[in-house]
Amino acid sequence: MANQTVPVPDIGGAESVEVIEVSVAPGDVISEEDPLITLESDKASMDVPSPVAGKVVSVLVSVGDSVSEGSPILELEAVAESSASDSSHVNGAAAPSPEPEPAPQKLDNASSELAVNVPDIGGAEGVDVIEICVGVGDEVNEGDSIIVLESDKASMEVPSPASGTVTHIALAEGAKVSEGDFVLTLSTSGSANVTSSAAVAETVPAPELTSAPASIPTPVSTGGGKIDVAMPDIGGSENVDVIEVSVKAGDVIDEGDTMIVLESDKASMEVPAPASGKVVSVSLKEGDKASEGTAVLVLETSGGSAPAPTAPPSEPATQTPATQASGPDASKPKLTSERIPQEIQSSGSTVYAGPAVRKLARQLGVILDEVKAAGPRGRITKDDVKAYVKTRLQKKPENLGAALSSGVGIPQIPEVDFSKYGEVEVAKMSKIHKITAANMTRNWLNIPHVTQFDDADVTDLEEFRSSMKKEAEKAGYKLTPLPFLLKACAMALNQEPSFNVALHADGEHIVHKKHVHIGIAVATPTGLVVPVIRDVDKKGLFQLAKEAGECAAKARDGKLLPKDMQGGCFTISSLGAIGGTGFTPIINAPEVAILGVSKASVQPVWDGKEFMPRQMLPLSLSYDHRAINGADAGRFFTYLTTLLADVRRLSL
Ligand code: CAO
Repeated sequence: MANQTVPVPDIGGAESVEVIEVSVAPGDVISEEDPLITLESDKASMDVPSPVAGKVVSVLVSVGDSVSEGSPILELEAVAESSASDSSHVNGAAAPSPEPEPAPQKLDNASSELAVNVPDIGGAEGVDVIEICVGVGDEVNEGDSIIVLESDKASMEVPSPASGTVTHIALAEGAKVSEGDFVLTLSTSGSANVTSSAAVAETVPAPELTSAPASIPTPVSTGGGKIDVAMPDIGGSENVDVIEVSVKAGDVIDEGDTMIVLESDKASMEVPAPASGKVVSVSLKEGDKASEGTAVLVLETSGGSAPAPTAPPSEPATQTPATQASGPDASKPKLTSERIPQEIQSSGSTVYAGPAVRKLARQLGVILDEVKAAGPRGRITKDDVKAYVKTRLQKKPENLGAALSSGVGIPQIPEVDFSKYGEVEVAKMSKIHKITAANMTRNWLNIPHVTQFDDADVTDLEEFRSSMKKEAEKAGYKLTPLPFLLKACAMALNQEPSFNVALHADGEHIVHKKHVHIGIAVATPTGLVVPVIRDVDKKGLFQLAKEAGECAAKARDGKLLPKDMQGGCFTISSLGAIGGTGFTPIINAPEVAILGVSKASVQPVWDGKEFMPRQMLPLSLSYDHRAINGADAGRFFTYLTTLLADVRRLSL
């Protein structure tokens, strides 16, 4: 077969659109409709599907290139069965369009072919197809999701109206659709017959929540004051799960900011604030169920704009997202893409994923915070979830030493009904608590911990600290033992660089860090967080005291940003103010060591002639034995206690 050049199809007149993904490589054998490249403009992203089946001879674009209609994508050796009409799609003759194909005019009753069209989606027009959930040849059941749509208000799954085998898919990801557009053809077994798009729309319930944004309470002038904000019309859905509460009392929010995120089994959406102001109180929490009229929060508005409380929806079924789009921007729900995934230590961790992806993750037991998003604008796709699971399952036992085992296969602790034995109260864990628990399990199962113990003689340090406390207080901060420990650990990390490393994820390399950032574990009412102090080795004791105090205060006030908790090389966990003579701290991966600090006390210490009363500080050092050997740890620890015993050395 002769080679054919596949060009960029009509992309709605857009020019110089960036290639953000190249999905094929020379030698790949591809089917018609397989994605070749993904394009992203500032308005949309779309996959460009192959117009024919064939073998890729050469790829003519790279990630980062800019392309327009007609730009060559690749050379393809088409397979023999490519039909004449297929081949007419190449070389620019009739390039494939990301727009949906027209629905077939007539369908063959005898073959039980069923044309499935986009059902009533609340009147929305030109809605993005963000996911095609099925492939040609797939068996689907009635109700299975076939595509996922996303407008700037909501994302929704379109269910299959019948069971059958997918014989043709008319859309590609990135297409824009409206009610009645042709989606796919199903070969139904048994008595299923040709169904018109109207009939499909009747048999398939319209995805929920699509009309919710229509009933955002309309701001009315009240001259400011407190207003009760209630749930708007959410398309008649009842008892929808609140999966995220995005604001808290005291937050100052703008009109249009997301207050809560809802998720039904069909769709997820953000509910925007109807006015700007300060949140006085929030009535909902994660896990609650909400319906139209449910109280969300009380808002203290500063200016003259406030919504009519629980204003009844004017025309819930007829007002559409498209209609909203012409309204004021601030009243629109925020694009979910603006919700940026954060590292799992973040106190406000969110992920950007559609309901189908969330459902798949739930089914597979995948924590979405841990999945790397490869979709447009940081969206997690089903493929990302599958890739995550595949990677986890593919970790071979021989890699366990250096890389990361999952702990899969460990017997579960049996569930116990504690109420059988007496009164109990079951309280929901905070998000931070859940994340910390997951991290602790991961770190404990993955890292071969060794913990060493020693006592540092801090008699002189304490004397010096007492003498400097007043001076520090005058400057506005508290001189506790913590800054001394920070400084001593930083010096020990520089002295013993085997502690300032991370194991590379490939299991083949060690990352040597040339900076010294140290985290401090801070207990807060909502859980344990670890803010990181940067460049500790370059700072003095007073500066460290100031920063440690600020970090602890920010942590307790819930004001830490994800970046404040990232990039640590080592952690100090101090229970010194609380008590205890020793504990085995769990390493905060990807760091390889952590210092546990217990309560200092006066102990009799033999000086060679007699017992002397000395202030002794019990320390425990846990380290990852894959990265650090015992001799290195012994040297690190001895150096650390020497520094703490002779405070003058901290200034060297
Ligand atoms: N031995 C004896 N006294 C100690 C001490 C120690 N090791 N460490 C601190 N103290 C004293 C301080 O000097 C201070 O007393 P004075 O006011 O008389 O000087 C008092 O205890 C209170 O200290 P602090 O807690 O305010 O300050 P800190 O710098 O020692 O600790 C921080 C800061 C953020 C670590 C702490 O506030 C905190 O959150 N601790 C809990 C840590 C935690 O939960 N760790 C979890 C371990 S892993 O599960």
